[in-house]
Amino acid sequence: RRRTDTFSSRLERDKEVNVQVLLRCRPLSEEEQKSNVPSVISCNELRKEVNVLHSFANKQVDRVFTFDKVFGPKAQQRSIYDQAIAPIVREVLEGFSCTVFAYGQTGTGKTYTMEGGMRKKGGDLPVEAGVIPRAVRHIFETLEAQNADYSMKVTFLELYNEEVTDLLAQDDSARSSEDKQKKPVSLMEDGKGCVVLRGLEEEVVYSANDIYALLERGSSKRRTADTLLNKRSSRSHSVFTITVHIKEESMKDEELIKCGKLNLVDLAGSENILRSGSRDGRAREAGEINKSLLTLGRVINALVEHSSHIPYRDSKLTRLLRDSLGGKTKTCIIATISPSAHSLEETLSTLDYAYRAKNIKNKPEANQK
Ligand code: ADP
Ligand code: ZZD
Repeated sequence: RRRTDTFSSRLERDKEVNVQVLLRCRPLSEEEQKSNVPSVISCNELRKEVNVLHSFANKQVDRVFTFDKVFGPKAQQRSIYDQAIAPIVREVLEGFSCTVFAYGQTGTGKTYTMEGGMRKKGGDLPVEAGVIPRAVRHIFETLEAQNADYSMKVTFLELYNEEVTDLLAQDDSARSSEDKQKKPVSLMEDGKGCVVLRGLEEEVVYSANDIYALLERGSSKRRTADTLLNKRSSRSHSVFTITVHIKEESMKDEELIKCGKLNLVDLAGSENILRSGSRDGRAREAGEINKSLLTLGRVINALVEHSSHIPYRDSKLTRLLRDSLGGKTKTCIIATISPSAHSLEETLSTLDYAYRAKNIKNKPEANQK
């Protein structure tokens, strides 16, 4: 049941907000430093600008891009979370749906940003913990501190070659090891035009530790799939979703349930788009593999150009995350880049892509029943 259509709530609902785009540049790796690879990026966090500067042969590149936030090579996982993600999680706890995408070339820090590294058993999160474990901790700490009446569930999936793998599905030892990877999950449409994932396990969780155990299960399952197929991880998208229902006692003892949702998406490496545009014999295969990434780019273009047709239906990723692109979900894109001169072309492509995505407008609406 929707609340009464008062003038103010209608205004509230029609408010358009732009997709937030932030930029993170990783530091030069030890090897890059040892071999004196030049850095071509400088970040001005205060001015929210990133400057690409490089001269070679007879060409010179000198471009400046402005984003909603810019994080330079020294930025810690904690400050990314506190400055950029914590406000989004607060919206989730108010009943909004929110999505965070990580976009960039392979090796620029998408997984480092979204997941982070090193999980030590017990104790607090490591300093390298990324967005996912920090969001999990933040959500539980907030709800516990409010003594809220809530329930929570999570899903964790991987999309590879237009096929969805459930990273939380329990291994069924009765089946062969090949079968284990393949518990089919299908995208279906419900009566209201929403996409539902049939066959995907939704795990109910009661504590942050419950979720960490699931992340462990998910990442070990992903590693198995990874060794079976080289480079899979750079070509696959992973989507971790937390859904929380929070019971609210409103003033006139009618019950209100806020339903918040947070999608955390680690996209396939963006270099795959450039490559799949090539005409050689393997292009078709590459095109298949990256259909979702290609379609994401086309959807963004169509939205920015206000086209009459937005090709959401052309890939699984865009069907799944349709509401995050021009819909009622609040969306943030974290574009990741490398400072190395060797990545110049890819970096410019990422910056152009991310800059364009700033023009997408969504109409966030809280979900209350
Ligand atoms: P991607 O997911 O984009 O392919 P990764 O997250 O795997 O990239 O990062 C590539 C390597 O760079 C990893 O070894 C990771 O630990 C390191 N790295 C990435 N970003 C940072 C950062 N901001 N600070 C320190 N190390 C980083
Ligand atoms: N990035 C690591 C996982 C990897 O690629 O394997 S780090 C965080 C979010 C989603 C999945 C895993 C994790 C990760 C982790 C590591 C090892 C075992 C379980 C989970 C993690 C890192 C820091 C804090 C909590 C979880």
